[in-house]
Amino acid sequence: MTDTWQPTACMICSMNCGIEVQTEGERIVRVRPDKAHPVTKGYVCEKAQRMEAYQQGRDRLSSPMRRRADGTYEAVDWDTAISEVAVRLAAVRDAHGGESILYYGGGGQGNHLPGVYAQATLAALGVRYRSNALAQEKTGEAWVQARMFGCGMHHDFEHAEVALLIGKNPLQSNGFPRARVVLREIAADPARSMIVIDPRRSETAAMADYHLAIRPGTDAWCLGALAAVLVQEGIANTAWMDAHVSNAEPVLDVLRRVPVSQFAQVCQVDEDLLRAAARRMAAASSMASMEDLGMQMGVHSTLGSYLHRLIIGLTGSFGRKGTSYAFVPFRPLGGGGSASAGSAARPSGERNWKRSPVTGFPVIMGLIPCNAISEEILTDHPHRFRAMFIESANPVHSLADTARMREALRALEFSVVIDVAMTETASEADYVLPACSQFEKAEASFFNFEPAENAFQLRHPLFAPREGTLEEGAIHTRLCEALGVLSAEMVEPLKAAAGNLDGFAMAFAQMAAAQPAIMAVAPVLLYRALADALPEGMNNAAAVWGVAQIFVRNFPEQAAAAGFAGPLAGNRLFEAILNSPSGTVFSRIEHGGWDLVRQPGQRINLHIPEMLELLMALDPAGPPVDPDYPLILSAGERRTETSNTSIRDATWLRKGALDSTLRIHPGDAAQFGLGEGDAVDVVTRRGRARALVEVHEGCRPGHVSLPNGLGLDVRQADGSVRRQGAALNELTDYRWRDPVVGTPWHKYVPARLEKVA
Ligand SMILES: Nc1nc2c(c(=O)[nH]1)N[C@H]1C(S)=C(S)[C@@H](COP(=O)(O)OP(=O)(O)OC[C@H]3O[C@@H](n4cnc5c(=O)[nH]c(N)nc54)[C@H](O)[C@@H]3O)O[C@H]1N2
Ligand SMILES: Nc1nc2c(c(=O)[nH]1)N[C@H]1C(S)=C(S)[C@@H](COP(=O)(O)OP(=O)(O)OC[C@H]3O[C@@H](n4cnc5c(=O)[nH]c(N)nc54)[C@H](O)[C@@H]3O)O[C@H]1N2
Ligand code: SF4
Ligand SMILES: [Mo]
Repeated sequence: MTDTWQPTACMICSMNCGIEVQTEGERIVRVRPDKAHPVTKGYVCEKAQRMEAYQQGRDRLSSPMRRRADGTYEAVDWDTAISEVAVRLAAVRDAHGGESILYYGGGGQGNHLPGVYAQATLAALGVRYRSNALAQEKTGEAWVQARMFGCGMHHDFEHAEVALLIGKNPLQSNGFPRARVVLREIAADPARSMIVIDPRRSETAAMADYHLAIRPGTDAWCLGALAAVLVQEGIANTAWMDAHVSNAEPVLDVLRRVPVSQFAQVCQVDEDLLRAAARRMAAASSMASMEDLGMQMGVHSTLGSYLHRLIIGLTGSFGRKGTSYAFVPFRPLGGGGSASAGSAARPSGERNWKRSPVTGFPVIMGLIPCNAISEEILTDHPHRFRAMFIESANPVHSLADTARMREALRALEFSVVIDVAMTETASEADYVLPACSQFEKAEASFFNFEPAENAFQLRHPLFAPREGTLEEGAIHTRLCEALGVLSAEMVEPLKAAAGNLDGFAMAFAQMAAAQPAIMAVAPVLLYRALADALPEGMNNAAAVWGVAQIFVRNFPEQAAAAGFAGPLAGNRLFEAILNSPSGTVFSRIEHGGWDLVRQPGQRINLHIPEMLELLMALDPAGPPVDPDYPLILSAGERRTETSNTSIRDATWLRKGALDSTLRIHPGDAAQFGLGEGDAVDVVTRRGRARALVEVHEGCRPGHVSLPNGLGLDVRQADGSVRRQGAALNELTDYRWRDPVVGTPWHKYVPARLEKVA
């Protein structure tokens, strides 16, 4: 065993809390919080203890796999796999154009470097369309955020007098730094308040001063009523609005007419409680607020994101301590456009690249909606997708309508998956390329959205890559070489200059000036060129050099405020990142980030006409109901023992527990004759899944929930495959989605129960 504590991070959720570990052979044997992490500062939740469940995870791959005609797989060597994958992808590109290849994924909760290297492969293939999990939760929020603020936004709960949480349960799901500590501080302080909008008495709602236990799917009515109370009772922060918002009048005009009592009735919350919550917001010196899946995966989610931002505007809750803040990301998430390496076949005729090719949904954050993917494939439309490149994601399991996603993958001319494990998605692909784990390479996530001071952690490997696996930098580099867009002539001069980073920066700049086309393949070029210059085992960090250069160029003031200034600031930042394994502060934001607001006059635009139309058209009867499926299922609750599918073992935190539990109100359980632990089939119009009953006082009558992340088909020691828990997306339908941006209604799935004898 090594006595040294090595800094790394937990890869279960987007907080990526800093941890330190001790290792023994190939195992992580001890874990403790890393106090030196600049953001999480020694905070972790219970899940950080179980990194072994990932590192020694089930179904890990040790060789590239090729699908046979009968659907089974054979192991092939890397050279064969790379050359065959390159030939097959190039064939699709040459026949139908790079725009017929869809890229899905790019990074999960703890690894975003795959998406950086993929930029080069996508450029080589002329790929135009992408999607990933953000396009089933955050694109509605991004759509309104762009129209109102023009910059990203995060929330300073630590200093807020009032915390507003909309369909968000940070006690279990985290979502901002040190969530449990911060919320407990707010709850313990009589001068501060917590307002929670959640049908269920979640762990967070149980701590709230104001819990608006709305009927599921009625967030838009609830937020509309809260905004209307602020206006109708004359308690909006008009002095602040005069200074900081634009186009308020048409919005105020609509809000004056919102029938608050009727909306409260639709939500089935007490009107007095709703008004009291609005008054508390108005009285606060500062409010931080956050929305998440409870609303974003529900009915009228884009409208909800808009109304949430109206409340921010009406209460003046932006750009001050304890409110929402603009931030500068180290690298934007989503799908920053990929430059073409020039070899891609171009389509004939005019195409609207801002819309998905078949369904015409808007491309947001560079992504097409997840829920549209199967329709973009299963059609004879000439612009349909013919191939998919999937990396670090499990869409067959995680996207709505698993049966339909399987059918779509099988209908493609070609598919390839890069993953550490033989997942539900890999099991449908033509080729599977095995990546080494996040603890076997330099890795990082770009989930850095903190207010004021923002940090990035480049994790060092704890182990050598497992036999037969490669890091994504190597996989994409080899693919680009096989595709003929990366050659020794490009690499050698840069490699020769790499002994000195400042000299290297000059050489790179000169080469880019002389041959602008190299920028399209920059990540893989760096992977080869910096190979000898980086510390042992850190080669996957090469592309971070490029990210650092781009960051200081795009955000010079914020980088300078963090100490990275001057002509070679990018190099200084990269060195700091390499030499600070617990994390580096890369940006400081001053003046509340107002200079980042990209709207005329740096004022928040309140007016989105189509959203006001939706508000006025809200059905007085509430969200749609289905008499044959009278319950509303929340398909994907975050619980203490759940994670996304990087953990492929349902028992990782609950010994022996191989089933999902269905949470149900005691009254409903009695009505259906169900007792604790009874087996029950949850049935929807789309499918069925089995679970065990968990009678739960916090549930709202008529509302049931199943946990996220379970229902994986896990290979057992004897080679058989066993499903562990309920696979949620066997129950969901791709057509249940937001009409504006296509995000799914996973929190609003009409269902009924069948007791299993
Ligand atoms: N333990 C654990 N933590 C995680 C994850 C995990 O798998 N496990 N996943 C991570 C990921 S990828 C994400 S995106 C986040 C998600 O984090 P959250 O969004 O906080 O998680 P959820 O439990 O899906 O939903 C939050 C709440 O929405 C409520 N809800 C259900 N229906 C409605 C509704 O109609 N309206 C409102 N207002 N609320 C409703 C639920 O009761 C629940 O308490 O969690 C992250 N953290
Ligand atoms: N019904 C329903 N569906 C949902 C949700 C819900 O609440 N309800 N939640 C949704 C949400 S919010 C999210 S974020 C998505 C998440 O779903 P996905 O985006 O599909 O991501 P993960 O489940 O995190 O899977 C990550 C994949 O990356 C692989 N992996 C891990 N480490 C590495 C690595 O180093 N390299 C490579 N190449 N691969 C690696 C893992 O094996 C796994 O297959 O699920 C969504 N699906
Ligand atoms: S699961 Fe999330 S909050 Fe918990 S330790 Fe891991 S990264 Fe931190
Ligand atoms: Mo997510």
